[in-house]
Amino acid sequence: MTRDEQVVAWLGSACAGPTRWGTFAVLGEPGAAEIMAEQGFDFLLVDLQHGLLDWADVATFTRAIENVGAAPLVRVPSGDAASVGRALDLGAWAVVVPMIETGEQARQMVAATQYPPRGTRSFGPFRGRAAADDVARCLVMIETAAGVDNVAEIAAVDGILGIFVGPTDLGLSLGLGSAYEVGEPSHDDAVRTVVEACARAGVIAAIQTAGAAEATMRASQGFDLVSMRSDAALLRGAAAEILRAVH
Ligand code: 3PY
Ligand code: MG
Repeated sequence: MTRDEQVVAWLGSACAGPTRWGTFAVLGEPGAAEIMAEQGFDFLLVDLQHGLLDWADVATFTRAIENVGAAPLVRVPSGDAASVGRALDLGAWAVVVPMIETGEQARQMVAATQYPPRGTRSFGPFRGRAAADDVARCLVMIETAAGVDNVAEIAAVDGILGIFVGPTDLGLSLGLGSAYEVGEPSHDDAVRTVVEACARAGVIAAIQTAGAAEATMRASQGFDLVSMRSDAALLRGAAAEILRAVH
């Protein structure tokens, strides 16, 4: 299988198959992302929005992750077309665009992943050419109350891969703070509204979680891509645990 065929197969079947498990790469260290991917995560989300990495690192991350059999997704810093095209040029199998609130914003981000005449992407001859228009490659994040209100319109955008819920920003937007309780009714309603809209539209539903129990619960709600913590959080947890054990 060529790399492009691999990308098309992975993204094309992500809605139908079993839950795919991932984690965030925020440490800015490709070796850490590679170790995570080697443990059997299906995808790693390379985080340019909040992680300790920069554009110059992205091609190294995507290579390190795909070389050990996982899918590299890249979260861009903001919803602009140039960032979306650049992430794909640097080897992202799909892009994740934060803070999308309207169908029109989602349409523009999807168009940024597609070459004309379908979209607006400028030709980047470096990596991942053929896959460009054969498969949807844009996940938009819903992480505000306004985004939840417009979820049906966002999920119905032609060519969208799916919706990624950002539960912490959603908690902030709902006035619950960043330390919201999982299952808090208004938060839970919003998350369910998104996963149900994704199912109706036949697009991927994805979400970030704080650990295995929450992740399993999200999978049972119908989420297709479920991310658990991050390289930084997992390292912090393992370091704290070994010290607790000897003290
Ligand atoms: C959020 O929860 O707001 C995210 O962006 C993903 O953790
Ligand atoms: Mg967020």
